[in-house]
Amino acid sequence: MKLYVSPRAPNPRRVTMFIAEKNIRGIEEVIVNLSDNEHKGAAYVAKNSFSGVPALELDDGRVLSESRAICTYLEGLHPEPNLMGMTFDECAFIEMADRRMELSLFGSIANCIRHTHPGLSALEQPQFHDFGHSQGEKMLVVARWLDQHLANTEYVAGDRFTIADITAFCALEFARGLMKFNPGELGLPHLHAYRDRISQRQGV
Ligand SMILES: N[C@@H](CCC(=O)N[C@@H](CS)C(=O)NCC(=O)O)C(=O)O
Repeated sequence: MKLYVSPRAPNPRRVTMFIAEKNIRGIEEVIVNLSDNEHKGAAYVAKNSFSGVPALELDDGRVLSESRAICTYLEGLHPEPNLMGMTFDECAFIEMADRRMELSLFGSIANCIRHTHPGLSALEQPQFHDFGHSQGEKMLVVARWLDQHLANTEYVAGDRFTIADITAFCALEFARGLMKFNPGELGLPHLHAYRDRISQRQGV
């Protein structure tokens, strides 16, 4: 299998972190250069018509994109350690936590960065700066919620590490780099400690 990734891009990082947590070997990583718009070129679009990264090319030639879908596939192939739930009940609660992280935390961070950062102007045209800044405010609302949530639980979905922590951590790392987001300085100690804790994991 081949995994199409781009260095520093947060969505491919979700999948590479998932792979590292499971200690999966043998998936070849292929770099796609987003700055050169390689993902919009004919060769890549022929593989992934939706054009983004990550994408996983299976040995039978089919190509799977969407980070969570790729993780679902890999979880099926490599069930241990379980990161997405063992029972339908647990799967549903982990999915709830993961979608909250993806749609609210990751989404507002991505929108803020894509619409305000000059480095992202090649990918996001037009950039709406007011919208970007308002998404930065929305992200803080979620971050405050998450800080309170983590005051009572070690991980986003409860008492064990799951895909929801990967999504949250990759979002927080993206914000750390390009929004200079520092939870401790904003009075969010539980979120700060959480980010530090997850950063100690192998393969991060
Ligand atoms: N929903 C997709 C999002 C993929 C995505 O937006 N990837 C970014 C890199 S982090 C990308 O390919 N951007 C290219 C562009 O915006 O043109 C997923 O979950 O994987």
